[in-house]
Amino acid sequence: MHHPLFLIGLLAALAGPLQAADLQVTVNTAAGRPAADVVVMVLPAVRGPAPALAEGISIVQRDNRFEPYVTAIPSGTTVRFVNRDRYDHHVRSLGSGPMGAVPPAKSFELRLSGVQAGAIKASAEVQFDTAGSVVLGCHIHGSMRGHVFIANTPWVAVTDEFGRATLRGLPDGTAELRLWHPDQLAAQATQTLQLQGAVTAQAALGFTPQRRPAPRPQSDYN
Ligand SMILES: [Cu+2]
Repeated sequence: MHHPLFLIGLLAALAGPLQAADLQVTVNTAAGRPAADVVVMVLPAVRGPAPALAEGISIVQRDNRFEPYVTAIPSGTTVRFVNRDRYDHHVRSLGSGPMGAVPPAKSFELRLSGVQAGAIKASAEVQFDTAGSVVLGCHIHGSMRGHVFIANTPWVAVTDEFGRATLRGLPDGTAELRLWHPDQLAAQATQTLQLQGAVTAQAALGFTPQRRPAPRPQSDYN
């Protein structure tokens, strides 16, 4: 009689090679240019064991910006908000859509002291349990904006400046590819993929987002 852990290990070893699909997605705008800040999600038709939630994810406040501008996480993930400016930020969740009428997937307010102002509380954690999106703002600096997208799949990533995102360790087989962008006014078209081994896919937004405004210099006192 083998120990149960041995059997689990054996099954994992047998299942391992079948679950090796890596997907690189390139997303363009409707105008055919690389689309940055796009959330790319993959929902396999057959859900295998989910990969462990990532730890150590943080959203930094620096020079009156949220870095990264878009953060995409599976639901259940904890994110640390870290103020790297010398002055305070008062990070809060905001509604989205017209007039901010769509409530955020998670409501919170975080008073984060400047790092040289006594540093009573320069970082704080928030756990995002509900799928959806959250607009990030700041009570003190009205122009600060960021976005958190909480996915109902473990396979989620954000495109870089070249419109590329990579998702690793997907189960082989049929899967649905979904896109989300903070500026979208309607759900984006989905597509069906066949995953096995290393796969690439092309996708396009149904619109062309405006370029994000360049950061403007800030003093310590605004
Ligand atoms: Cu602020």
